[in-house]
Amino acid sequence: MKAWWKEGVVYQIYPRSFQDSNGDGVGDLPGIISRLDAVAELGADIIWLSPVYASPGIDNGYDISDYRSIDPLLGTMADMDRLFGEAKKRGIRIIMDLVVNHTSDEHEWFQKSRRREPGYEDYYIWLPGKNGRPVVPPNNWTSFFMEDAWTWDELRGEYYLHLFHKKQPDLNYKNPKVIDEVKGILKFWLDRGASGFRCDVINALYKTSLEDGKKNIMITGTEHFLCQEGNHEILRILRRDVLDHYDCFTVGETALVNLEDAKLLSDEKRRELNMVFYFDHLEVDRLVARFVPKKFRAGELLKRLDKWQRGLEWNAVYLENHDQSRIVSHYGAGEKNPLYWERSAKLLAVLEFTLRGTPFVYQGQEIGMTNFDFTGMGEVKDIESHNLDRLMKKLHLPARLRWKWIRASSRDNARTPYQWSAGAGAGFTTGEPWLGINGSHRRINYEAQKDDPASVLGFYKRILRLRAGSETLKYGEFHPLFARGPCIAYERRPPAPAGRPETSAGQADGAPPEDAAGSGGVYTVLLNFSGKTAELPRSWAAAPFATEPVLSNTGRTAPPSGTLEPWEAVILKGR
Ligand code: TEU
Repeated sequence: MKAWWKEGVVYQIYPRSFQDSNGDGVGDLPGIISRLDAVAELGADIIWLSPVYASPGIDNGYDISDYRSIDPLLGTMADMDRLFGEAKKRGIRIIMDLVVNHTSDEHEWFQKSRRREPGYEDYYIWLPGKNGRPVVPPNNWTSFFMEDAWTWDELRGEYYLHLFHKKQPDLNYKNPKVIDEVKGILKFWLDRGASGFRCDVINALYKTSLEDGKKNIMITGTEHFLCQEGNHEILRILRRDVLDHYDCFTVGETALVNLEDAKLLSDEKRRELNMVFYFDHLEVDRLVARFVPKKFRAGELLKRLDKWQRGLEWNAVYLENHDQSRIVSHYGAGEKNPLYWERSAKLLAVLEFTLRGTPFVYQGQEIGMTNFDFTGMGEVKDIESHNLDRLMKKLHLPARLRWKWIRASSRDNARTPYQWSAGAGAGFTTGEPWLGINGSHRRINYEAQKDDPASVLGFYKRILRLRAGSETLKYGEFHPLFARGPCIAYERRPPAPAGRPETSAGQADGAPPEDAAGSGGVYTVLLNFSGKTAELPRSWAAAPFATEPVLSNTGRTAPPSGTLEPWEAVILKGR
């Protein structure tokens, strides 16, 4: 089924780091409003706003103390209403970040719960210590932030569960009142003008049991709380009672999800979520979670893409977000060689915009922003990186290795302020930025690219237009062609015409019909993930592609025959 949220392109804004308007060094809502034209010019038509709610800010807003008010650091509710209005004028819808696995410990529900105020006793997950002893936590679970998942609360005289930081206590979804609260929050924002939600760790809501978990060096206990039947049920209730009554969509951030669970969560017929963020395609070069690296193999990336592209009815396609390293530093060439930096940033744009699904662009991705250039832990703010460092110290890992892994994986890589210009404060702030500005802003910035069609930004604009005009790129099927060394190739084939069932994967041969707009037909994508000229397989024949490439990051005017240039990406059409 077609939908606006399938055709649209989402632009993720991390408010603290996007644009400061009052010189306090923190990005804010008026700042976002002043940059809406840049989002519109890119061609994005949906904004995902990372949390803007009242929050003590220990996890930059993912610790909410009031879901119905705006963090004074970021602005006011009047600013928020103005943002909805100004975005609408430009044809941009806004989705909010729904963070309801946990609240801040400063939320009034938690304060009431600690005091056992009637009605609030069971809003959170409280337990006495093991065997009734206060010194031993109720079970062996650990948190996503690599600490114990339980903290003792003196006032209540019990432990509470937190799958993240101790200032982020988990809500108790066995309590129907909690579900009602969430319904209220959804309605509140939908009525104010939101068009949907990105749902934070939405597959961990329901804790089926609080038994000990199987030991895992990253996180223990998941078999008791990830993708449980109770979780599916809650999502169906929210959909039935609220979301289905609005023109909106949801994308779930689903931690550690596998394909089978992702299918259940996003299956249109089950009416839970519309799509999910999974992590598999970003972990080709990661051994343990995001932290321990291994060698990148393009063939492995293609294999994983294939699995999810064809495994799910609809994908959320992304390469970056506020928790990930910058993709040009991750799968691309980094910034050392300016030509390869630019080419690989464009190659990654080709990858993202030729996959099947709703594309999500994270702020700065479209200008090729790179990982931070910090030199030590003193500059890092992210609590996760600090916990990781502590854990690695405990394991006696040498300082150099610790720093190497943190540099590669820290969430602050994505959180340095947006690079609007080469000037002081990068055009982000006139004050002292809350997090260091990457020195690369002198070369990599919006100003330098905004009017240059040959820039990374210019390339993004082109490829967004290409996708917008093509039924095949939006709705067509994905088909892997080959992987050879650093090169991969795949096709997008036109969607099955309405009224006829889609051909199942693997048997869609024969000449597919052009769609009415004339933008159908097969697209073939070739990518070289390396700084070396690379050979295409012998079976590759350029001959059938009579026409010039639809898009190329090297200026190529004829289809490649035997080789691809370093970091070359090319889209061909017609066969
Ligand atoms: O992230 C949850 C999550 O599952 C992980 O990807 C997360 O990045 C964590 O670092 C595990 O290594 C979401 C948000 O995206 C993240 O920013 C928040 O810190 C977290 O939830 C808690 O709200």
